[in-house]
Amino acid sequence: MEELIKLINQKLDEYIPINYPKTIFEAMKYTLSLSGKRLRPVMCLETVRIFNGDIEAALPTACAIEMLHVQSLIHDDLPCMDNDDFRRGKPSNHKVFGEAAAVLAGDALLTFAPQTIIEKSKEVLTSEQILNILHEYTKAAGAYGLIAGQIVDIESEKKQFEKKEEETLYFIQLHKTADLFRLAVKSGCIIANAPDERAFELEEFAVKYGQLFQIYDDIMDEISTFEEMGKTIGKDKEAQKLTYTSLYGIEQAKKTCNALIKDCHDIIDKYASSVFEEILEIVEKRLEARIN
Ligand code: GRG
Repeated sequence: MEELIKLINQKLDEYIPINYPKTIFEAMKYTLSLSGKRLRPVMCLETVRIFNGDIEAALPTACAIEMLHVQSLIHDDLPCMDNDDFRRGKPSNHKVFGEAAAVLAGDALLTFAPQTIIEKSKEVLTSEQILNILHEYTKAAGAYGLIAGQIVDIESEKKQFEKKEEETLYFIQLHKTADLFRLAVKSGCIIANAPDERAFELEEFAVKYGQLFQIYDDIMDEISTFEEMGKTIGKDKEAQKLTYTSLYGIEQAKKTCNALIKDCHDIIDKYASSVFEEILEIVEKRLEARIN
């Protein structure tokens, strides 16, 4: 996993040079270059490797997915959203560059990502592959994806529910969090021409992992520390957000996490991928250390 992360960091740096106007490129690169776990681009590259695809050809897409993820973090931290002064253990983008530049840096990453896929993949992927990846990208980012998850999450603070609470919670997990993991494996499958039944299976893994990841995040918001999570703790409770722990309590959250970890292993173990094992272990070990 470390090797893949190194490769991703190198390429992210290469794809986004500091150009004119400097402020926007500096703001884009600031949050991007802080030490994130790089789970989503790693998942994309590992999916490609599992199906004997070309890792080099997948790098623009993997990096674009990290750009989209970072865009969502920058916007999520804004005063009009979660209003968090810290991200990845450092001051949030708007704290360093101001709100206007942070909004624009997010917008710039959101658009730089597909631009990177198109410009950097045209020699190594077919037009059909690029079109399919862009289709998945727009679905995951847009009104059926991240944006949908985020607006329902925000409305949950005001107890505005169009659906039952359980359904609303699942919708938030699926779109705010799982959609990016799903984009990572789906685009990996497109690049490596994976068979459909394998692609469905890995997509199911990504959805389970996304659910697990969001419940883990909900638990950590209650019992973790700033040092561990790199952001302010206790904000969900303060904002009266609908989370797994607010609806079912910590004990049930632990049980559901264990069940989801098992479901993820059931799917992934047969691929004998040390990288996927590590991705799963990151959550498994942190949960074990805190709740057992
Ligand atoms: C796509 C236009 C557009 C808007 C985005 C702001 C927003 C709408 C969505 C928020 C999505 C969000 C921040 C979800 C939380 C998911 C989550 C638990 C992220 C933390 O992921 P880690 O732990 O972070 O992988 P690192 O820093 O390690 O990369």
